[in-house]
Amino acid sequence: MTEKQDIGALVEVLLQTRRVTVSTGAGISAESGIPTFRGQEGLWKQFRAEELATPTAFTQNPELVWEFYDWRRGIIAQKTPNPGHQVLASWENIFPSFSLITQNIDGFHQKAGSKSILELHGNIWKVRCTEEGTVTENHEVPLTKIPPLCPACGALLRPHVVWFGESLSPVVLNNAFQQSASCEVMFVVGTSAVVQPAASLPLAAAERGAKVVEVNPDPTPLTPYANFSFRGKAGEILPLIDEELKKAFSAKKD
Ligand code: BV8
Repeated sequence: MTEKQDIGALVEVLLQTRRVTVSTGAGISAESGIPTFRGQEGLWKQFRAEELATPTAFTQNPELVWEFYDWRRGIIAQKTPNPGHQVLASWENIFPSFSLITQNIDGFHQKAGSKSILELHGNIWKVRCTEEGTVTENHEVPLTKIPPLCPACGALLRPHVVWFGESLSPVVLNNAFQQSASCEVMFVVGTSAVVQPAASLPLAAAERGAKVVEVNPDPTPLTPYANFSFRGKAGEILPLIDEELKKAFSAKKD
């Protein structure tokens, strides 16, 4: 075991830590059975992102784009959060300051019990009116009408997600940068760390002196900057860290 994979050493750091930020990507939901984007079986290996996850694609073919999202909603609706999501939900009650940032749109962090989540790329269970901009929840699976129309004005609804080439919500993004730049430890879990601006968040943390902890079976462009790098599945590594952390907390109290 190298020092970068030493859970004991990480727990020593966490015992002295008040402010923790976690940033998650598709990998944390992989063990729940949700396909990732860039792995061997990733969605972007089977489908072209340009044809399904851009504003141009939606303008040209809203039916096709909605069929893609309806299919993904069907998969997500049948699955549940895993121990990785659950550990992160419990950490809200452990660290005096804890924030959770996710690129995922599946809503699994909420389902696992996390209360405060910065969803960088939106949420697949929300729809937005293309005319009025109104955002509403929609949990219909499968959708009865594709593409769905706004019940108030009849205009086209779109998924309330951020597509490639679209800006993220400035409020959410500023908050995410603030939480990253002000934490003492930043966990980065299950992301290939290539999509911007999400990939810059841990770098902002590192620049301000935070320790960066990566959890991912494979190396990423972030790996050279990580103080700790656990090569494994989030649903296995996070519970291991959690177990050691809780043991150390109770030993400290005795
Ligand atoms: C923006 C929501 C300003 C929808 C997604 C050229 C032209 C145009 C744009 C660009 C360009 N060059 C750069 C850009 C900017 C672009 C970008 O970064 N592109 C990259 C690909 C080069 N970014 C944007 O466009 C962003 N907006 O910049 O605005 C702007 C405006 C105009 C023009 C330019 C810029 C908006 C990006 C948001 C895109 N929307 N999702 C939907 O989901 O349908 S992004 C897409 O990737 C996914 O949806 C996901 O949200 C995101 C991140 O992916 P990851 O979560 O990291 O998943 P991935 O599959 O890649 O990796 C999984 C990882 O998990 C792997 O490392 C694997 O090893 C690991 N893993 C596997 N199993 C496990 C595990 N880890 C732990 N445990 C396991 N069990």
